Amino acid sequence: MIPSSCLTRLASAAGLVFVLLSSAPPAQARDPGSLPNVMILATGGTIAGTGASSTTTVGYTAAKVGVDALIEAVPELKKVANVKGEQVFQIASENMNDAYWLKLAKRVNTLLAQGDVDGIVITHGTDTIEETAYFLDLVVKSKKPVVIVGAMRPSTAISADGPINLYNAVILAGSEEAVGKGVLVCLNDQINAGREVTKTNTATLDTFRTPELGLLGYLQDNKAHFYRQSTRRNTADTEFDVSGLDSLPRVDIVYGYANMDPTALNAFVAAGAKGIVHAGVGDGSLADAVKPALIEARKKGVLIVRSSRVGNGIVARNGEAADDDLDFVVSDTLNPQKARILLMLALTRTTDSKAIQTMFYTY
Ligand code: DAS
Repeated sequence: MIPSSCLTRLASAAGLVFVLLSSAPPAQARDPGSLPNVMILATGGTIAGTGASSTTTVGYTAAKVGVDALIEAVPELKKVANVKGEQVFQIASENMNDAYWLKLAKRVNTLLAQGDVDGIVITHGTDTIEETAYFLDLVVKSKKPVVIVGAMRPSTAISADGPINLYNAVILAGSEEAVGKGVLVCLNDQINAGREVTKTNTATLDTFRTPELGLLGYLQDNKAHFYRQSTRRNTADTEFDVSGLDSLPRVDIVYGYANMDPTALNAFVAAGAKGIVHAGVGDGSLADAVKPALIEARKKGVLIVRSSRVGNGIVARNGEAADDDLDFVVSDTLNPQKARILLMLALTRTTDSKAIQTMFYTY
């Protein structure tokens, strides 16, 4: 049995070790001339959220703290990059919409075209990070890093994850390793691809995953470590151009479930949807109760994409439906919310279903 006085000495020694370790410089300070120039574009979310108390980790208010305060809360940023901040808008990301996406995409492309910008970090609500990340993956016209970051705890919470997530995102956006990797999402020390990443838990810090295809790498000890990269066309190689667009075609998602009927589908078509993503059960299966309405919609010129609510795997062409005969498109591995984004952008280029199917096998 160790006497308590000894435990006290051990604890204080441990505390001293902790203080020494934690006061270690976050990164080897380099002369300002060699630091990358990283723009931080703030859009809101929990990373900018405030809670009633330090123990409020749900039911807080998102999108309250401005970009300058976010940067000031992490003084270590200036040791790893020359950062500048810009508040593009300030929303909880469940309110994200096409107008915000177009504004953000145009600003990103304008900044990346500047020689004095090496990379961009976008602070964003976690609810729709996966959609914004894929949208930008398809419309950013540069190989320079674009990193989207959020937080699962508000800035006022004990052990808020926002500051370290922002610090890691800035390192990643300023790193050579991230060039040409497509739009990246970086939270919880992990690097995921914008095409595949999805939110898998309503509240935990490790919520952003790429369930089967896997993360791309880690942010560890102030450095980006990549182990894989996407095989799909993205960013600088994209054919999509939103520079002249003020709106995007309407595309809705019909969720598949037992005992469904075509009420929702018919309402979307009546509302003017140019495309429908059917989030089917299993391998994108179509219930008999809905199939005639899908065929009727197609005859009216609405593009139909068969996706799956399952979340992983390939939706195979001519598997659960005769896509060739029905002139439907399949989503490949894109989940419904991502398939919707690609279909929206595809419809800005063509209504040819064969050309759109090629896009789903390319991006
Ligand atoms: N409402 C959430 C959002 O803005 C908060 C968050 O997790 O960022 O996406």
